[in-house]
Amino acid sequence: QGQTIKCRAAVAWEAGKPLSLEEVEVAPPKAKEVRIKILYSGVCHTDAYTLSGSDPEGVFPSILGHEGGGIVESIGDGVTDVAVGDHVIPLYTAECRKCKFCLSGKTNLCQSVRATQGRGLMPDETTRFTCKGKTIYHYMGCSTFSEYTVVADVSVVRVDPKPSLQKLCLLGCGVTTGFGAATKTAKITEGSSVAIFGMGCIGLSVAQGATYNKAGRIIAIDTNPGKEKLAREFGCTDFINPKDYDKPIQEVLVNLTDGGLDYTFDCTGNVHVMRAALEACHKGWGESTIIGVAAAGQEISTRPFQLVTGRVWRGSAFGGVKGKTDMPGLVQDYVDGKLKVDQFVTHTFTLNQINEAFEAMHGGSCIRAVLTV
Ligand code: DAO
Ligand code: ZN
Repeated sequence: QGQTIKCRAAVAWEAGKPLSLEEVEVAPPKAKEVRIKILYSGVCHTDAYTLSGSDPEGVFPSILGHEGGGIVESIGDGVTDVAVGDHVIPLYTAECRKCKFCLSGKTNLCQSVRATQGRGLMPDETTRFTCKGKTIYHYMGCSTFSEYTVVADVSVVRVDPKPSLQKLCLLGCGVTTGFGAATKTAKITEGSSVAIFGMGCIGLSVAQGATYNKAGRIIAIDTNPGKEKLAREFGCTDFINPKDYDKPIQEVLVNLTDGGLDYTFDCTGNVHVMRAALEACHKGWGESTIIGVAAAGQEISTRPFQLVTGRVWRGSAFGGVKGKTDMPGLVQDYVDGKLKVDQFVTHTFTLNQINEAFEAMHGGSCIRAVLTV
Protein backbone atom coordinates (compact mmCIF):
# COMPACT_ATOMS: atom_id res chain seq x y z
CA GLN A 1 0.00 0.00 0.00
CA GLY A 2 1.06 3.57 -0.67
CA GLN A 3 2.08 6.14 1.88
CA THR A 4 0.26 9.17 3.13
CA ILE A 5 1.57 12.29 1.40
CA LYS A 6 2.05 15.59 3.18
CA CYS A 7 1.53 18.53 0.84
CA ARG A 8 0.13 22.04 0.55
CA ALA A 9 -3.53 22.74 -0.01
CA ALA A 10 -5.90 25.67 0.28
CA VAL A 11 -8.32 24.74 3.05
CA ALA A 12 -11.77 26.29 3.36
CA TRP A 13 -12.12 26.07 7.14
CA GLU A 14 -15.50 27.77 7.21
CA ALA A 15 -17.95 29.60 5.00
CA GLY A 16 -17.30 33.24 4.27
CA LYS A 17 -13.63 33.18 5.32
CA PRO A 18 -10.62 33.41 2.98
CA LEU A 19 -8.95 30.14 2.05
CA SER A 20 -6.00 29.17 4.19
CA LEU A 21 -2.79 27.60 2.85
CA GLU A 22 -2.01 24.60 5.02
CA GLU A 23 0.05 21.44 5.12
CA VAL A 24 -2.43 18.59 4.73
CA GLU A 25 -2.14 14.81 4.79
CA VAL A 26 -3.49 12.95 1.77
CA ALA A 27 -4.09 9.25 2.40
CA PRO A 28 -3.31 6.70 -0.32
CA PRO A 29 -6.09 5.76 -2.71
CA LYS A 30 -8.30 2.86 -1.65
CA ALA A 31 -9.78 0.35 -4.13
CA LYS A 32 -11.25 2.04 -7.21
CA GLU A 33 -9.62 5.34 -6.28
CA VAL A 34 -6.90 7.42 -7.88
CA ARG A 35 -4.42 9.81 -6.25
CA ILE A 36 -3.50 12.69 -8.54
CA LYS A 37 -0.68 15.25 -8.42
CA ILE A 38 -2.59 18.37 -9.40
CA LEU A 39 -0.53 20.72 -11.59
CA TYR A 40 -3.11 23.38 -12.44
CA SER A 41 -6.57 24.39 -11.39
CA GLY A 42 -8.99 26.94 -12.72
CA VAL A 43 -11.05 28.99 -10.30
CA CYS A 44 -14.78 28.98 -11.04
CA HIS A 45 -17.70 30.99 -9.67
CA THR A 46 -19.06 27.76 -8.22
CA ASP A 47 -16.05 27.55 -5.88
CA ALA A 48 -16.77 31.09 -4.69
CA TYR A 49 -20.47 30.28 -4.35
CA THR A 50 -19.71 27.33 -2.10
CA LEU A 51 -17.14 29.29 -0.09
CA SER A 52 -19.68 32.06 0.47
CA GLY A 53 -21.89 29.65 2.41
CA SER A 54 -24.84 29.95 0.02
CA ASP A 55 -24.41 26.42 -1.37
CA PRO A 56 -26.76 24.10 0.56
CA GLU A 57 -24.41 21.21 -0.22
CA GLY A 58 -21.34 23.09 1.02
CA VAL A 59 -19.45 21.09 3.65
CA PHE A 60 -16.64 22.53 5.78
CA PRO A 61 -13.77 22.27 6.38
CA SER A 62 -13.05 21.23 2.83
CA ILE A 63 -10.68 21.59 -0.10
CA LEU A 64 -12.49 23.32 -2.95
CA GLY A 65 -11.63 23.37 -6.67
CA HIS A 66 -13.16 21.29 -9.43
CA GLU A 67 -11.48 22.42 -12.68
CA GLY A 68 -8.09 20.77 -12.52
CA GLY A 69 -5.44 18.92 -14.43
CA GLY A 70 -2.77 16.61 -13.10
CA ILE A 71 -0.81 13.40 -13.28
CA VAL A 72 -1.76 10.09 -11.68
CA GLU A 73 0.57 9.50 -8.71
CA SER A 74 -0.86 6.15 -7.56
CA ILE A 75 -3.91 3.95 -7.99
CA GLY A 76 -5.88 1.67 -5.70
CA ASP A 77 -6.86 -1.91 -6.40
CA GLY A 78 -9.15 -2.52 -9.33
CA VAL A 79 -8.42 0.72 -11.19
CA THR A 80 -8.24 -0.04 -14.90
CA ASP A 81 -9.02 3.21 -16.74
CA VAL A 82 -5.88 5.12 -15.71
CA ALA A 83 -2.29 4.25 -14.82
CA VAL A 84 0.49 5.97 -12.88
CA GLY A 85 1.92 8.82 -14.96
CA ASP A 86 -1.21 9.43 -17.04
CA HIS A 87 -2.31 13.01 -17.58
CA VAL A 88 -5.85 13.30 -16.25
CA ILE A 89 -8.73 15.66 -15.65
CA PRO A 90 -10.93 15.08 -12.57
CA LEU A 91 -14.66 14.92 -13.34
CA TYR A 92 -17.24 16.49 -11.07
CA THR A 93 -19.79 14.67 -13.19
CA ALA A 94 -18.64 11.04 -13.00
CA GLU A 95 -19.19 8.39 -15.63
CA CYS A 96 -19.46 4.79 -14.42
CA ARG A 97 -21.06 3.31 -17.56
CA LYS A 98 -23.11 1.00 -15.31
CA CYS A 99 -25.78 2.99 -13.47
CA LYS A 100 -29.31 3.57 -14.75
CA PHE A 101 -28.38 7.11 -15.76
CA CYS A 102 -25.25 6.13 -17.66
CA LEU A 103 -27.08 3.31 -19.42
CA SER A 104 -30.10 5.46 -20.32
CA GLY A 105 -28.37 7.13 -23.24
CA LYS A 106 -30.37 10.22 -22.23
CA THR A 107 -28.19 12.02 -19.72
CA ASN A 108 -24.63 12.57 -18.56
CA LEU A 109 -25.69 12.74 -14.90
CA CYS A 110 -24.09 9.53 -13.63
CA GLN A 111 -25.34 8.84 -10.11
CA SER A 112 -22.77 6.22 -9.09
CA VAL A 113 -21.04 8.48 -6.57
CA ARG A 114 -23.54 11.31 -6.41
CA ALA A 115 -24.78 10.82 -2.86
CA THR A 116 -21.38 10.65 -1.18
CA GLN A 117 -19.89 13.33 -3.45
CA GLY A 118 -22.61 15.74 -2.35
CA ARG A 119 -21.63 15.16 1.29
CA GLY A 120 -17.91 15.71 0.66
CA LEU A 121 -17.07 12.04 1.05
CA MET A 122 -15.41 9.32 -0.97
CA PRO A 123 -17.72 6.43 -1.97
CA ASP A 124 -16.80 4.49 1.19
CA GLU A 125 -18.16 7.39 3.30
CA THR A 126 -14.72 8.53 4.53
CA THR A 127 -12.30 11.26 3.42
CA ARG A 128 -8.65 11.09 2.34
CA PHE A 129 -7.69 14.51 3.73
CA THR A 130 -6.70 15.57 7.22
CA CYS A 131 -5.15 18.78 8.52
CA LYS A 132 -4.06 19.57 12.09
CA GLY A 133 -5.75 16.37 13.21
CA LYS A 134 -9.10 17.35 11.71
CA THR A 135 -11.06 15.62 8.98
CA ILE A 136 -11.14 17.69 5.77
CA TYR A 137 -13.94 17.04 3.30
CA HIS A 138 -13.78 16.63 -0.47
CA TYR A 139 -15.55 18.95 -2.92
CA MET A 140 -17.50 18.00 -6.05
CA GLY A 141 -15.52 14.77 -6.14
CA CYS A 142 -12.42 16.75 -7.21
CA SER A 143 -10.76 19.03 -4.58
CA THR A 144 -8.21 20.47 -6.99
CA PHE A 145 -6.90 23.26 -4.74
CA SER A 146 -4.34 20.81 -3.36
CA GLU A 147 -0.99 19.52 -4.58
CA TYR A 148 -2.42 16.01 -4.26
CA THR A 149 -6.01 14.82 -4.27
CA VAL A 150 -7.84 11.50 -4.31
CA VAL A 151 -10.83 10.88 -6.56
CA ALA A 152 -13.04 7.91 -7.40
CA ASP A 153 -11.93 6.09 -10.55
CA VAL A 154 -15.28 6.97 -12.18
CA SER A 155 -14.43 10.64 -11.57
CA VAL A 156 -11.30 10.94 -13.68
CA VAL A 157 -10.47 10.75 -17.37
CA ARG A 158 -7.12 10.22 -19.05
CA VAL A 159 -6.18 12.83 -21.64
CA ASP A 160 -3.56 13.26 -24.34
CA PRO A 161 -0.30 14.14 -22.52
CA LYS A 162 0.97 16.53 -25.20
CA PRO A 163 -1.11 19.69 -24.56
CA SER A 164 -0.30 21.71 -21.45
CA LEU A 165 -2.58 20.93 -18.54
CA GLN A 166 -2.49 24.65 -17.74
CA LYS A 167 -4.95 25.02 -20.60
CA LEU A 168 -6.59 21.57 -20.68
CA CYS A 169 -7.77 21.92 -17.07
CA LEU A 170 -10.46 24.30 -18.32
CA LEU A 171 -12.11 21.32 -19.99
CA GLY A 172 -12.88 20.15 -16.46
CA CYS A 173 -15.65 22.72 -16.18
CA GLY A 174 -16.09 26.05 -17.96
CA VAL A 175 -15.17 25.37 -21.55
CA THR A 176 -16.92 22.01 -21.65
CA THR A 177 -20.06 23.25 -19.89
CA GLY A 178 -20.75 25.99 -22.44
CA PHE A 179 -19.53 24.18 -25.53
CA GLY A 180 -21.50 21.05 -24.60
CA ALA A 181 -24.67 23.03 -23.83
CA ALA A 182 -24.55 24.42 -27.38
CA THR A 183 -23.50 21.27 -29.23
CA LYS A 184 -24.92 18.41 -27.13
CA THR A 185 -27.81 19.79 -25.09
CA ALA A 186 -29.35 22.27 -27.52
CA LYS A 187 -27.75 20.69 -30.61
CA ILE A 188 -27.73 24.03 -32.42
CA THR A 189 -28.44 23.58 -36.11
CA GLU A 190 -26.71 25.17 -39.07
CA GLY A 191 -27.90 28.66 -39.94
CA SER A 192 -29.96 29.09 -36.78
CA SER A 193 -30.10 32.19 -34.58
CA VAL A 194 -28.71 32.17 -31.07
CA ALA A 195 -28.70 34.58 -28.12
CA ILE A 196 -26.36 34.10 -25.18
CA PHE A 197 -26.95 35.91 -21.89
CA GLY A 198 -23.71 36.45 -19.97
CA MET A 199 -20.28 36.55 -21.59
CA GLY A 200 -18.10 34.88 -18.98
CA CYS A 201 -16.22 31.66 -19.57
CA ILE A 202 -19.48 29.73 -19.99
CA GLY A 203 -21.14 32.22 -22.37
CA LEU A 204 -18.05 32.50 -24.54
CA SER A 205 -17.93 28.71 -24.67
CA VAL A 206 -21.55 28.61 -25.81
CA ALA A 207 -20.61 31.11 -28.54
CA GLN A 208 -17.78 28.84 -29.53
CA GLY A 209 -20.15 25.86 -29.68
CA ALA A 210 -22.67 27.84 -31.73
CA THR A 211 -19.91 28.78 -34.17
CA TYR A 212 -18.72 25.16 -34.26
CA ASN A 213 -22.25 24.07 -35.24
CA LYS A 214 -22.39 26.82 -37.88
CA ALA A 215 -25.13 28.95 -36.36
CA GLY A 216 -26.06 31.98 -38.47
CA ARG A 217 -26.56 34.90 -36.13
CA ILE A 218 -25.04 34.75 -32.63
CA ILE A 219 -26.08 37.57 -30.33
CA ALA A 220 -24.06 38.21 -27.17
CA ILE A 221 -25.85 39.95 -24.31
CA ASP A 222 -23.94 41.47 -21.40
CA THR A 223 -24.20 44.57 -19.27
CA ASN A 224 -20.40 44.98 -19.40
CA PRO A 225 -19.43 46.64 -22.72
CA GLY A 226 -15.87 45.45 -22.13
CA LYS A 227 -16.98 41.96 -23.14
CA GLU A 228 -17.77 42.86 -26.74
CA LYS A 229 -14.30 42.34 -28.21
CA LEU A 230 -13.92 38.86 -26.75
CA ALA A 231 -17.50 37.93 -27.67
CA ARG A 232 -16.77 38.73 -31.31
CA GLU A 233 -13.50 36.77 -31.16
CA PHE A 234 -15.53 33.74 -30.12
CA GLY A 235 -17.90 34.09 -33.04
CA CYS A 236 -20.66 36.41 -31.87
CA THR A 237 -22.05 38.50 -34.71
CA ASP A 238 -23.89 41.02 -32.50
CA PHE A 239 -23.35 42.47 -29.05
CA ILE A 240 -26.22 43.95 -27.08
CA ASN A 241 -26.06 45.76 -23.76
CA PRO A 242 -29.52 45.67 -22.15
CA LYS A 243 -28.67 48.93 -20.36
CA ASP A 244 -28.78 50.70 -23.75
CA TYR A 245 -32.53 49.98 -24.02
CA ASP A 246 -35.62 51.06 -22.12
CA LYS A 247 -37.65 48.03 -23.17
CA PRO A 248 -37.25 44.56 -21.64
CA ILE A 249 -34.44 42.76 -23.40
CA GLN A 250 -36.72 39.95 -24.62
CA GLU A 251 -38.80 42.53 -26.48
CA VAL A 252 -35.69 44.07 -28.02
CA LEU A 253 -34.51 40.66 -29.19
CA VAL A 254 -37.87 39.53 -30.57
CA ASN A 255 -38.06 42.75 -32.62
CA LEU A 256 -34.51 42.40 -33.81
CA THR A 257 -34.89 38.80 -34.98
CA ASP A 258 -38.26 38.70 -36.71
CA GLY A 259 -40.09 37.00 -33.86
CA GLY A 260 -37.39 35.58 -31.66
CA LEU A 261 -34.43 33.25 -31.55
CA ASP A 262 -34.06 29.58 -32.38
CA TYR A 263 -31.83 29.03 -29.33
CA THR A 264 -31.08 31.04 -26.21
CA PHE A 265 -28.80 30.32 -23.26
CA ASP A 266 -28.70 31.66 -19.74
CA CYS A 267 -25.12 31.80 -18.49
CA THR A 268 -25.78 34.15 -15.57
CA GLY A 269 -27.62 32.15 -12.91
CA ASN A 270 -30.04 35.08 -12.56
CA VAL A 271 -33.66 33.90 -12.59
CA HIS A 272 -34.92 37.12 -14.22
CA VAL A 273 -32.43 36.68 -17.03
CA MET A 274 -33.60 33.07 -17.37
CA ARG A 275 -37.13 34.33 -17.95
CA ALA A 276 -35.95 36.86 -20.52
CA ALA A 277 -33.98 34.14 -22.31
CA LEU A 278 -37.06 31.90 -22.53
CA GLU A 279 -39.31 34.72 -23.72
CA ALA A 280 -36.76 35.80 -26.36
CA CYS A 281 -37.30 32.42 -28.06
CA HIS A 282 -39.24 32.17 -31.30
CA LYS A 283 -42.85 31.06 -30.99
CA GLY A 284 -43.40 27.48 -32.06
CA TRP A 285 -39.84 26.18 -31.75
CA GLY A 286 -37.39 28.36 -29.82
CA GLU A 287 -35.44 26.51 -27.14
CA SER A 288 -33.85 28.05 -24.08
CA THR A 289 -31.14 26.26 -22.14
CA ILE A 290 -30.33 27.16 -18.54
CA ILE A 291 -26.69 26.70 -17.64
CA GLY A 292 -26.18 29.22 -14.85
CA VAL A 293 -26.71 27.95 -11.32
CA ALA A 294 -29.13 30.15 -9.39
CA ALA A 295 -28.68 30.82 -5.70
CA ALA A 296 -30.39 28.39 -3.32
CA GLY A 297 -34.13 28.87 -3.02
CA GLN A 298 -34.52 30.94 -6.19
CA GLU A 299 -37.39 30.04 -8.53
CA ILE A 300 -38.05 30.71 -12.20
CA SER A 301 -41.33 31.89 -13.62
CA THR A 302 -43.00 32.71 -16.92
CA ARG A 303 -46.52 32.50 -18.31
CA PRO A 304 -47.23 28.87 -19.21
CA PHE A 305 -48.61 30.14 -22.51
CA GLN A 306 -44.97 30.66 -23.51
CA LEU A 307 -44.55 26.87 -23.44
CA VAL A 308 -48.02 26.09 -24.79
CA THR A 309 -47.05 28.08 -27.84
CA GLY A 310 -44.03 25.95 -28.50
CA ARG A 311 -41.07 27.41 -26.65
CA VAL A 312 -38.96 24.85 -24.78
CA TRP A 313 -37.20 25.35 -21.46
CA ARG A 314 -34.36 23.02 -20.58
CA GLY A 315 -31.02 22.92 -18.84
CA SER A 316 -27.79 21.01 -18.63
CA ALA A 317 -24.91 20.38 -16.28
CA PHE A 318 -21.35 19.92 -17.55
CA GLY A 319 -22.74 20.60 -21.02
CA GLY A 320 -24.43 17.22 -21.18
CA VAL A 321 -20.94 15.82 -21.66
CA LYS A 322 -20.02 12.32 -20.50
CA GLY A 323 -16.55 12.76 -19.06
CA LYS A 324 -14.94 9.47 -20.06
CA THR A 325 -16.69 9.02 -23.38
CA ASP A 326 -16.63 12.58 -24.73
CA MET A 327 -13.55 14.24 -23.22
CA PRO A 328 -10.98 12.65 -25.55
CA GLY A 329 -12.87 14.10 -28.53
CA LEU A 330 -12.84 17.57 -27.00
CA VAL A 331 -9.10 17.31 -26.35
CA GLN A 332 -8.59 16.20 -29.96
CA ASP A 333 -10.60 19.19 -31.19
CA TYR A 334 -8.32 21.42 -29.11
CA VAL A 335 -5.19 19.76 -30.52
CA ASP A 336 -6.59 20.15 -34.05
CA GLY A 337 -7.23 23.85 -33.49
CA LYS A 338 -11.01 23.45 -33.65
CA LEU A 339 -11.61 24.30 -29.99
CA LYS A 340 -10.19 27.45 -28.39
CA VAL A 341 -9.06 27.00 -24.82
CA ASP A 342 -5.90 29.11 -24.38
CA GLN A 343 -7.81 32.35 -24.92
CA PHE A 344 -9.89 31.75 -21.80
CA VAL A 345 -6.88 31.99 -19.50
CA THR A 346 -6.71 35.71 -18.74
CA HIS A 347 -5.07 35.51 -15.30
CA THR A 348 -2.54 33.18 -13.71
CA PHE A 349 -1.61 32.80 -10.05
CA THR A 350 0.18 30.35 -7.78
CA LEU A 351 -1.70 28.28 -5.21
CA ASN A 352 -0.29 30.67 -2.56
CA GLN A 353 -2.14 33.52 -4.26
CA ILE A 354 -5.46 31.72 -4.35
CA ASN A 355 -7.39 34.44 -2.51
CA GLU A 356 -6.12 36.97 -5.07
CA ALA A 357 -7.33 34.63 -7.81
CA PHE A 358 -10.80 34.63 -6.24
CA GLU A 359 -10.75 38.44 -6.21
CA ALA A 360 -9.58 38.60 -9.82
CA MET A 361 -12.43 36.32 -10.90
CA HIS A 362 -14.95 38.93 -9.83
CA GLY A 363 -13.28 41.60 -11.98
CA GLY A 364 -14.83 42.38 -15.36
CA SER A 365 -11.68 41.58 -17.34
CA CYS A 366 -11.27 38.05 -16.01
CA ILE A 367 -12.47 35.05 -17.98
CA ARG A 368 -10.51 32.40 -16.13
CA ALA A 369 -7.84 32.61 -13.47
CA VAL A 370 -5.69 29.47 -13.50
CA LEU A 371 -3.56 28.48 -10.52
CA THR A 372 -0.23 26.75 -10.82
CA VAL A 373 -0.56 24.24 -8.02
O1 DAO B 1 -27.26 15.84 -9.25
O2 DAO B 1 -26.53 14.37 -10.61
C1 DAO B 1 -26.48 15.46 -10.12
C2 DAO B 1 -25.40 16.31 -10.64
C3 DAO B 1 -25.42 17.65 -10.15
C4 DAO B 1 -24.27 18.38 -10.72
C5 DAO B 1 -24.73 19.72 -11.01
C6 DAO B 1 -23.65 20.57 -11.38
C7 DAO B 1 -24.22 21.90 -11.48
C8 DAO B 1 -23.36 22.80 -12.13
C9 DAO B 1 -22.14 23.05 -11.36
C10 DAO B 1 -21.48 24.06 -12.09
C11 DAO B 1 -20.05 23.96 -11.86
C12 DAO B 1 -19.53 25.09 -12.53
ZN1 ZN C 1 -23.15 6.07 -14.01
